[in-house]
This record gives sequence, structure tokens and C-alpha cells, in this order.
Amino acid sequence: MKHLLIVFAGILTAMNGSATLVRAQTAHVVEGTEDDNQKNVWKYKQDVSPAAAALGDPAKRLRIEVANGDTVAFRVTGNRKHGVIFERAKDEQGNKVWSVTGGPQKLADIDDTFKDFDKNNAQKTDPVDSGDIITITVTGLKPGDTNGILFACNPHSKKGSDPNHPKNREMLGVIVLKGN
Ligand SMILES: [Cu+2]
Repeated sequence: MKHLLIVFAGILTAMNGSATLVRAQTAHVVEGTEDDNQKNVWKYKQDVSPAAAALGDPAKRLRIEVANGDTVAFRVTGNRKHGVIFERAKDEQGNKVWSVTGGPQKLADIDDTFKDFDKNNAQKTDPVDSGDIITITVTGLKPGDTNGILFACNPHSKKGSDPNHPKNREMLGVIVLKGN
């Protein structure tokens, strides 16, 4: 048994080594946290999600630029609970745009409490107190913002508070192909 484990570890090391030679994979980290005014935000590098953008629309969101092959890890670093909603999760996973490659949370279908989301397409994780939420690996992202991976927060994007713009939410972001 011990022998087998050593052989297995050797294979993994070899696989990692060759993967590194082929391409440099960038690990992006998106943090669920609070800004200076205690508003809930997704933070990426120095940028934070704006107070409001609209569901289904990539405009005015926090932008994460990635290359195919990169990973995007969602993590809680603030004082409140956050989870991830992928607005077009089922279509995108079905079309191999991305896949879940790390936990601890898993994706599940949404219910009626997620107002104005596409119930047949969107999926969410549960909110977590701190640390890792979920990691995806992006593999088939196409150029252009309209092809971007739209994400939101469970629970902070579930409902709108602006009757004139019912699809406006806080904590909206989009993952787009770099250089486009
Ligand atoms: Cu949140």
C-alpha cells in the first residue's frame, strides 16, 4: 500500500510538472467582503463591485479578466456571510465554459426567493462564514462582455431594493476573456 502511494505521488508530481511547462495558469481570487462604508462587495485586486448593476447584463459590474485555463476562487474575507450565484450556470457548464474544480461548497439549483433570476439556468452555493466558497476553472470562455460569466451573491443579490429598476442588485460581477 505504501509503495502504491509513493508511485501515485510520483505520477501526480510528473503531471504537475508537465502542466506547468505547457502554460502558466493564473489563480484569480475574488473576495466577498465589505468596503469602507460597510457595504457588501466582491473585491478583486483593487476593484470592488459597484453599488448597483443589473441582473443578466454585464455592464457596470466588477470585471475579472481571465485566460482560458485560469482558475477563479471565491472566498469570504469580510465579517458577513457570502455565497456565489452563477446566473447562467447550467448553460455555461453544459457548454464547457467552466467547471467547478474546488469547494468546499457545491452548486445547487435556486428557488423562488431568488427574484428575477432564471430559475432554469442559475445555480448557487450556500453562504459561508469565512474562507473558501468555491473554485471554478475557466476553459471555454469566448471574447466579448456578452459572453462573460455573470455572477452574484447569495444572499446579497437575491432581491432588489429599487422599484424603478427591479433587476438592480449589489455584488454583481462578470468574468471576461482577457484582451477583448
Ligand atoms: Cu454577499
